[in-house]
Amino acid sequence: MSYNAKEIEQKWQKIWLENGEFEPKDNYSLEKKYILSMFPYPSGRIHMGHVRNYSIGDALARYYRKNDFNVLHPIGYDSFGMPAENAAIKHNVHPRAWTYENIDYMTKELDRLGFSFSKKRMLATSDPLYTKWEQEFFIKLYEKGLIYRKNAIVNWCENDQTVLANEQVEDGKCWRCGNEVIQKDMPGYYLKITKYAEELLQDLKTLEGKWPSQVITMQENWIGKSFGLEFKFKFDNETRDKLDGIGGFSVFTTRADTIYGVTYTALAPEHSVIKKLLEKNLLDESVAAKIKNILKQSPRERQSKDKDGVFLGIYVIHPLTGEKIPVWMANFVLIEYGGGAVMSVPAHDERDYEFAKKFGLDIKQVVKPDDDKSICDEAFVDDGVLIESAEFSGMDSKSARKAIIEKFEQDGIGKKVINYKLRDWGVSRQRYWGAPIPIIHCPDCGLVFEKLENLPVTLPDDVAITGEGSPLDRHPSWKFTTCPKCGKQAKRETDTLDTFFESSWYFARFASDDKTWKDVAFDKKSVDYWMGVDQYIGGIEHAILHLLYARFFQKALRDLGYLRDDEPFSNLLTQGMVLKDGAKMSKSKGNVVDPDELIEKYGADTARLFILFAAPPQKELEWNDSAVEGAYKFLNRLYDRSSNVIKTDKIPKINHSNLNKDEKYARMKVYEALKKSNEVYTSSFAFNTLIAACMEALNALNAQENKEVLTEGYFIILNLLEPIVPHIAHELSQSIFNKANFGKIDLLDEVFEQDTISLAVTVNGKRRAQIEVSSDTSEEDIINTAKDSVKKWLEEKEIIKQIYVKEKLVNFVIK
Ligand code: ANZ
Ligand code: ZN
Repeated sequence: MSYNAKEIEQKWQKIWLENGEFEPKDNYSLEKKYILSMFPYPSGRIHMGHVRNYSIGDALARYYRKNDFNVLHPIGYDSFGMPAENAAIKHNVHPRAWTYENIDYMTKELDRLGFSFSKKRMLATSDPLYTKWEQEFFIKLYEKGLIYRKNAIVNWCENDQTVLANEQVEDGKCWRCGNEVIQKDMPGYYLKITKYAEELLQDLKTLEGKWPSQVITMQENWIGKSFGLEFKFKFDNETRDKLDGIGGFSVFTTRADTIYGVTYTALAPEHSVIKKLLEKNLLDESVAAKIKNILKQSPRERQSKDKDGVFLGIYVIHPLTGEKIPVWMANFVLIEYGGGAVMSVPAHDERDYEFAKKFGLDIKQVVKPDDDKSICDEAFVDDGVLIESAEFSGMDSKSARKAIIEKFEQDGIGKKVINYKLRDWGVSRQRYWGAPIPIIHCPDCGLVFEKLENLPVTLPDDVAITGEGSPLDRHPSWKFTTCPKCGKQAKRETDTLDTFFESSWYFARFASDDKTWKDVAFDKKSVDYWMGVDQYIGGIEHAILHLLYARFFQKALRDLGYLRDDEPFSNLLTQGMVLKDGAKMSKSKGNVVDPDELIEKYGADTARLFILFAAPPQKELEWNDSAVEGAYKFLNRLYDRSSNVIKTDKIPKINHSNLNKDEKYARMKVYEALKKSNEVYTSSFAFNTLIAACMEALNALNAQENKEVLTEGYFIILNLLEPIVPHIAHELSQSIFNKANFGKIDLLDEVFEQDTISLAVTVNGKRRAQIEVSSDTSEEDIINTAKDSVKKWLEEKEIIKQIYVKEKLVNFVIK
C-alpha cells in the first residue's frame, strides 16, 4: 500500500469531528493552555499566510493536548467591514449573504487542513449575539466616560458622502471616485484610550521577553511619551489688538535648553489663531490660499511633503529675552499635538532647519558639541554645552533643561509637562456592514442609550448599497424610532462601529464557556480560568492598531468588572510573510499559490510540513515548489518504510549497551530529535530544526536492521511529528501501534552517554580546551570542532600545522 494522503486525511478529519476531540474541557482543575491564532477576515478563500498562521497555532495546540493540558484553540471570523459592502456594490449580493457564504467556504478549507479548532466556540463578529454584548460594552464604556462624542476634523468625500480613513486618501483624492478630499468637522464617537496611555506604556515592561521586542518598541513609539516644557508665547501689542485681545498661544518643547535659539514660531494650519486671522480677513489673498490648500491635505500627507509654510504678519515676544519673534504657519506642525504650535530652533532641529533655509530665516546656535566641533550645514540635534544663553551658558543640555523649566515654573510662566502622541480612537463609520451604535437622538432628551433589554440593535436587511452615503441614514424606516426615555419620535444613530472594536475583545469571548454565550458577555469562572492567551500568533502588521486596541479593551473591561487580567496576550509570536519570487503573495502581482490546489495535489500534511519546514516561523518564507515536493517525498518515505516496523502495542525495551555502533547511532539520532522537541514546542518554535532532526533520525533508522530500534524510533518520530502532520501520524500510529493517542515519552540519558571520546586541544603545545565527540566522528570534523573550541587563540594567527593524535589530542602549531 502506498501513501494516499486524501484518503487518510478524510478518514481522520471525520473521526476528529465525530469525537469532538478538540473541545476544551470544563474541568478547571487541569492545567490549561490557550493557543490563539489571529482570526481571519472572511474575504472568500484561505491564503498561504493563513495556512502558516494556523499551522503554527495548531502544532502548539496539539503538542499541549498530547502533554495532558486542557487546551483552548478556537477560531472565528472578523466578519464586519468594507469589503462586504464593496462586493455588494460590485456583484449585487447582500453583504450578509456574501459574508456568511465566505465563512462556510473558508471553514471547509480550514477543516481540510486538519486544524484542531473547537467547533463549539466558533463565532463570527457579525452574529447578533456578538453585537449584543458589544453594544452593552459601548453603553457601559460611555457611562464610565471612556467613550464620548465630539466634533473633529475628518477626511470627507463630497461625492461619496462619507468619511475616509487616512489610508483611503491618495494624493489628496478619494480612493474610490478620485474626487478632491476635504477636511470636515464632524461629530463622532471616541474611545478614551489616552486615559490608559501610561498604563499601556508601563505594562509593556511586563511583556518583555514574551513579546517580540520590535512590537514593544513600536507600541512605545506610538504611545510616544515625552517630558518637556509648556509655556505661552505672548503676542506683541500690535498683534493683540489685531486679534481682538487674544493674548498668545501655548507651545510644547522637549528642548527647553535651546530656548535662546528660537528665531521664529510656527502654527498648525488649523490653529485657532489662524482661524481668527482668516475670519477677520487679515491675511493677503495668496497667504490665505496657501493655508487653505494645505488644510485640504490630510495630516499624514503633509508629513510626506516638503516643508512648506507662510509668514502670518504677526509677532510674539520671547519669554526670556523680550525679543520680537515672527509667527509662521508650517505644514509639519500637527494640530493635535502639544497645543498645535512650536517654538522653532533651526540650529538644533532638522525640520526647523530645513524650513529656515527655505525661507531665509535666522539660524542661531545656542548649544555646542562637547568636542567643540563647529556646526556648519546641518542642525546640531544632540545634547551639548549651552552658549549665548544668558545665565545658562556653560551648562550641559540636561542640567539646562532642568534649570530653565524651574525658572519658568518659579516665574509662573510655564510648567513641566508630560505629553503623549497617542490620540483617542475614533470609532464612527458611516457604513452599513458594521455593529450599530446603540444610541438614540431625541429632540428633547438628547443622546439616549438603547435599553439593555432591547439589545442587540440589529441591521435592517432591506437596504440599497450604492457606495454613496450611509445606507442606514437613507433607510426610510430603520432610523426612526421612539425615545427610550420619553417615548417621543426620535432618530437612531446611523453610524456603525469601526471593526477594530470587534477584534478588541473576541479572545475573551472565546475564553467564556459557550453554554453561557446567550446569557452573559463573559462567564466569570471560565473566562478567568482561560485568560490570558498563553500564545497569540499573528502578523507583524497588527503590531500597533489591533494589539494596542486589544490591550486597551482588556484594561477598560477589567475596570468595568468584566475581566480580571491587566494584559490579554501573555506571549506573542509574530510570523513572517509568505513570499514568492521575493514579493508578498498577492493577486495583483499574480504570484499567489492557492492552498486548495496544494492540498488537492499533495494533501494537507504536506502543506503543513512544508510551511513549518521552509523557515523559522518568525522569518519570511520564500515559496519553493521543489521543497514542497521534498516534504511530500519525506512523508512517502515515512509511510513506505513503516512496513518494516514491528506491529505492537508495547514499545520495545532496549538494552542500549548491547547495541552495535550503527544501532546506537540511529537511536541517538532519534533521541536527539526528542530532546529538541520540548524546547521547540514551548519556546523557540524552530519547527524547521525539529523536522530536520526527525528526517535525519529516519535516515539513520533506515540504514540498519534492528527492528526493535526501528520500532522504538518510529514511535518517537510519529509522536514528535504528530502536531505538524497529524493525519499521517495518527494513521501510522493506529496501524502499527494499535493506538492513535500519543503520550509523553521519557528522554533516556544513556543514549547520549555512550561512545564518545574526549580529546585535549592544544595550541603550540599548551593545553587550551577539552572536547567531546562521538566515536564515529570523522577526522575532519574532529579537527573542525577542535579549531572552534580554541578560536580565540587562533584569531588572526596562521596555522602552520595541525596534528591529530587518534583518541587523544589535537594540536595546532601557529605563527
Ligand atoms: C523646540 C525644539 C528644539 C524641539 C529642538 C526639538 C528640538 P516629541 O519628542 O516627539 O514629543 N513639536 C511640538 N509640538 C508639535 C506639533 N504640534 N507639531 C509638530 N511638532 C511639534 O517632540 C516634541 C518636539 O516636537 C518639541 O520640541 C517641538 O519641537 C516639536 F532643538 O521644541 B521642539
Ligand atoms: Zn426623549
